[in-house]
Amino acid sequence: MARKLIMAIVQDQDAGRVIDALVSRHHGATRINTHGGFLRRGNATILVGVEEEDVDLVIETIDQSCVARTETDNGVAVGAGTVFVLGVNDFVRL
Ligand code: 2BA
Repeated sequence: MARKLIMAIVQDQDAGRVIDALVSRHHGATRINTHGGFLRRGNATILVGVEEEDVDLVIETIDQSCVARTETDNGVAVGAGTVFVLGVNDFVRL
């Protein structure tokens, strides 16, 4: 079975909920605190290694925990999340 790495950039205020939802469904997840290049605000990049068959479920779980918002300062719309799905060559736990 092929493995994938889901890399999801979500808003800072949603990241804790995303991690809770993933961990409660027994998905391993790592949060990295990041910054958006455009707004230069803090956001979070969440890494989730999954079997290919679980990709849609994990994206749905992330989506359910996030909200699209408009920045009140400048009126910029920030989406609920930006998700990349990457192929994984090897997965080794040491
Ligand atoms: P930021 O780069 O801080 O972008 C925040 C929001 O600003 C974006 O929301 C988008 O609505 C707007 N925006 C970004 N670049 C723009 C530009 N050149 N001109 C006008 N408006 C612009 P989202 O698209 O929902 O993106 C949210 C965050 O996701 C981004 O924060 C960035 O951290 C990440 N992201 C989005 N697209 C990406 C990509 N192609 N590669 C890597 N990271 C990405």
